[in-house]
Amino acid sequence: MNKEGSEQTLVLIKPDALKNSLTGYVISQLSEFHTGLHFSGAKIVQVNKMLATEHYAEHKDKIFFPSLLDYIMGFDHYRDEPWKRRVIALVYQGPDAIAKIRNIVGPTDPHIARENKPGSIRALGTKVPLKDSAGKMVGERMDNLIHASAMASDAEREIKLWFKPSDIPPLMQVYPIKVSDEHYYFKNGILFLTYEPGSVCLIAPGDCVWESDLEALRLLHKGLASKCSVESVAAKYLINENR
Ligand code: FUP
Repeated sequence: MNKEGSEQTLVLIKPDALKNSLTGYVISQLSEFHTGLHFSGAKIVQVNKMLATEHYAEHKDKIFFPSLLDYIMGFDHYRDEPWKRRVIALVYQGPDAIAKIRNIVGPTDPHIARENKPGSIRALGTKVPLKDSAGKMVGERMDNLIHASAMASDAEREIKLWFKPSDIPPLMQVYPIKVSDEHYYFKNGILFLTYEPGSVCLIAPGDCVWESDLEALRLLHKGLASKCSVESVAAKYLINENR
């Protein structure tokens, strides 16, 4: 929550919404006129496996997890058109942003949404049965068009996963930032302070970064435990990077 008492939440317009040309509808449903909220960040993201895995980390042991990754990475809806595989990531901001948006989005399960909250966005979604090699149904994947943060701690984790501070205008930033005085390079899940052939420079001295990320990188580089994984920090720096 920021100084004016407003809060931020992450919205993802997922590949099924894009494929069904529902982007305009979703953005219209969430407009300032309806919600009193405004955008503070927006980007088009081709979701890679690291980002998908971090976003849905809490579900990593569930039967539907691999299918959920394929869905958010756009494999199922753009099987033969890889260049269209993307989601639209948005940060909405204003009083009670999380609850207001979850209310319009509706229940997680599209069938329950249709039953209990007709008119909500997820009421337009569908479910895909998941079967084992013998054809027995083992679960279901919910293609529910849109993601919205469920609570404040999720919103903070998710916004920091998808957005760098510089993706959000300074007067709209809510979470503390800090200027790095170190280089951080990343290769195969390992952090380096100096360039290693094949590594990617995540952060350079003078870059403004999320303070909590910098703290995590300092600990992780020393081999100490951190609240988050190196991938959860690195993922946003690798968004739309062609490597
Ligand atoms: P939500 O916060 O409403 O997105 O719900 P969850 O965190 O419980 O679920 C995350 C995603 O997993 C949802 F988009 C739906 C999906 N899911 C399935 O595909 N199958 C299930 O059995 C449960 C959830």
